[in-house]
Amino acid sequence: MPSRREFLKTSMLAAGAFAAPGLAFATAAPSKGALPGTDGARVISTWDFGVPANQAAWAVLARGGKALDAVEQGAQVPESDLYNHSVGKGGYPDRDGHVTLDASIMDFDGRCGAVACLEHIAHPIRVARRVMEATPHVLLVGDGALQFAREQGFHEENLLTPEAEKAWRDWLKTARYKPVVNSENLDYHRGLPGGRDNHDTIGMLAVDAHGHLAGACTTSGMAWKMHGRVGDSPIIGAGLYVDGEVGGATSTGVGEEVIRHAGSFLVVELMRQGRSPQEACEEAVRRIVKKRPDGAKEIQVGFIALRRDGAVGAHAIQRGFTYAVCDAKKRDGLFASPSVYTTSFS
Ligand code: SD4
Repeated sequence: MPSRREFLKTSMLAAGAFAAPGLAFATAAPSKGALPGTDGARVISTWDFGVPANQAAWAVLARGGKALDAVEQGAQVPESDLYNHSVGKGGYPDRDGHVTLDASIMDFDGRCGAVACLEHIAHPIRVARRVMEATPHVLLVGDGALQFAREQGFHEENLLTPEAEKAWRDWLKTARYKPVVNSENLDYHRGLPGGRDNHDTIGMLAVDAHGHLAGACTTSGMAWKMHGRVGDSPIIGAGLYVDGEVGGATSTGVGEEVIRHAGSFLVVELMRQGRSPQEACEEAVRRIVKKRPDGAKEIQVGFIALRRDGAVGAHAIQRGFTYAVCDAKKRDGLFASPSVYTTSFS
């Protein structure tokens, strides 16, 4: 069994191929044994836990399903994991002890839906899709989002587990708000502070065999945030953006920095202007660093992008950001993103 480091090293070589400008995945020959209906389909998502999430999305793509259904399925994998402390049930609460969830979903044709600061519902991505399909609105927040979820028949539950509550009470002793760089993978691998699968934001982008794109993003946001704080994940154009004519982008990390730059929209617009997915992610990260060079040294922001033809890119401020890619050739691709700084936090 290769170590994680060896695995990432090998994978990085392959990542270069994925990121090569002009590489058109859609024209690549299907691999031997590829399932019918999967040609050209691909899914990419943030962090190591994107691997199992991608596989759930792939189950939809492999039967010729829609990218929109695929990302909704995939995003529910980390949302469903009761051992994690950062997404859905079991997520770390805000500084007042409330678990508040943010999510967004967007289809190739510009339709989108989102919820922010939603409490008591374990699958915010499903509520986001209902906002898209059953309301004239794009974003519902707080009590209004909960009221809508109730009307739609979603089950209400207490999302604050005893472990998360204990961690919150421990945090209250210092009550210092300082986001931890790459905590998503630290927690995932080290099993800290309470479970083997401690996850954070998942951003996922997919292209289906019909050539349609869709994206989803879901999180409990930054642990110990102020009550009412909304990050980038449910903001269309910040944490997620998809344009079926061009491609899609999604982000992870300190959401305030992504919102300031309309990050995911920026990545997609740069691709529209001819930059490769890799170049577009690099430019978006560069702008964040340029505006606040000192502040950026201490935080993590990462983008992933998927072009309409299946080419992908990723870039981050700090080393340690990883992303998962799944297609007919390889279902469990995991790659180390290039970064501005080479400091390792993991
Ligand atoms: C937020 N961007 O709420 C999210 C947090 C995150 O991985 O991505 N964590 O700001």
